[in-house]
Amino acid sequence: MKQLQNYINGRFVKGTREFADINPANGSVIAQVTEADQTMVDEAVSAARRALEGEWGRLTVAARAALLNKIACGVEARFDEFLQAEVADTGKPVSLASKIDVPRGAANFRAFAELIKTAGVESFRTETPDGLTAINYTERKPLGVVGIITPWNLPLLLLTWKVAPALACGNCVVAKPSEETPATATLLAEVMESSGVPAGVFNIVHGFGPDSAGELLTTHPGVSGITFTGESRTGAAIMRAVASSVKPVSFELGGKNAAIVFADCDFADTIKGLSEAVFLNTGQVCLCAERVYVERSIFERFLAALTREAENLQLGWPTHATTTTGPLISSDHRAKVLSYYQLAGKEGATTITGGGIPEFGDGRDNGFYVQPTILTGLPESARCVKEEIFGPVCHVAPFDTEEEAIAKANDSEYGLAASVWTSNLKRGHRVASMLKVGITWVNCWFLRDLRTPFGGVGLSGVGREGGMHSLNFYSELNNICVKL
Ligand code: NAD
Ligand code: 6OD
Repeated sequence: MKQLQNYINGRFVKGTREFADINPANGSVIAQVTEADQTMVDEAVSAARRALEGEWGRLTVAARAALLNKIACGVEARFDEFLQAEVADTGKPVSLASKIDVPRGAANFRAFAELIKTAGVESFRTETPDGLTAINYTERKPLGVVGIITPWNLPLLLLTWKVAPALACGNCVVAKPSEETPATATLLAEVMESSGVPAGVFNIVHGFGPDSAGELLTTHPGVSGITFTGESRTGAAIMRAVASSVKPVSFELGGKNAAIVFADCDFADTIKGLSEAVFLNTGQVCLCAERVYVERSIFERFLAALTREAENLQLGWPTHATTTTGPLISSDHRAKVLSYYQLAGKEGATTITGGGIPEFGDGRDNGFYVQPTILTGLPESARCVKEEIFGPVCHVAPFDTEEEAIAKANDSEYGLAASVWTSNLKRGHRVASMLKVGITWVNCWFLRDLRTPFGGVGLSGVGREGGMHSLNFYSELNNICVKL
């Protein structure tokens, strides 16, 4: 049986407690994973602290950027291994992981290598009360040891999205990947080692959240700041855990994202775009649209066309090239999604398509597949319209006016992302600016430029990452005021 170990101070370390890494496509065990205990987390944080004081702390920005580019090349050189590991751990189709997850695993390092080389600092010429001047300028220093906690839906993408800017800014990191998807983080540790990243700069501790590596890391006094991606209520628990030590946090949390479709949209493009927005990664992207509001004059036509898209999705083995839709991540998560499928009926929904579990007649029946599902007819107050489901499902509702669509889209405790579909660009800008979210896409979805701010409002997060926002989170800025 394959073993996945912790990576601490430049060495792979096995412990006594283990847990199983499960393939969600058929329920089989992929590997046994070492769960980090208190001693291992302590060692990882101490190693990171020592590394900050050593050779790593003295590297020039140019040298750090060169190292990040080397790591990107290292990921690309082992593209197929990363691909296989990510597909096995998550059950996502190979067509998706090869297009998004693994390329972004390299692109994140390249993007922040570029950015750190050109990132300037602020400076101001200040007039002083005695008629002289002073210069204020800012110095960028590492935050210190950054604790990184990531989820299972885009494991390599989301881990590297945080590791790359943290290292670019000169920090050392201790990362805890999701217990559901430990494999690509372990491979990344191998790439760090072969790229010549000094021991202690990058550490991986495997395990769970509460009473395990996650909690041990977030509450560790040697950790300077926490960056977390995951569920909103986990974010709240972490916030409580770090409150007494006043650590900086960056939280990228859940969403209940709306899409607004106007009658003047490019119909074919919108159906294609929204089919992705609802069903990509089996609906397990924080940015997925779970609430779709459609102008009444095209409502029936839209519903029929989106239903055709849902029914044409190819639920299959993740490793098959033609598969568009894999399983959900776990048996527990499937139970949660199915509970919402059932709740929808009780809340008065009409299930247009899906609502259950597909049957394959082979090993996939032991996996965690669900049918892509489209609901309609729910009141806005329904739990299925309010709560994040995180599966291949959306509720589609008609609207009559722009104001009504905006009000419904904004009627959420979450505020991560939205999309607006219209040929009227003035309206696109206008509506986008009225939406209370961190990111709005107009006539597209999940189109990323890594320099842009990424994050959410309300229950969807705290702070922004991306571009300079990441560099600022992963740095301590020291303002120096010199009187001339
Ligand atoms: P989760 O919150 O259950 O787990 C995320 C990570 O936190 C895991 O590594 C887990 O072990 C750890 N964890 C759990 N409890 C913890 C605790 N008390 N202390 C420390 N660590 C703890 O989330 P998930 O189920 O893995 O991921 C799905 C969720 O993530 C969805 O809500 C989704 O919307 C959200 N998400 C958000 C973004 C974003 O950028 N906003 C991106 C991806 C996923
Ligand atoms: O693209 C990104 O940088 C990013 N953070 C995506 C998050 C997706 C959520 O599941």
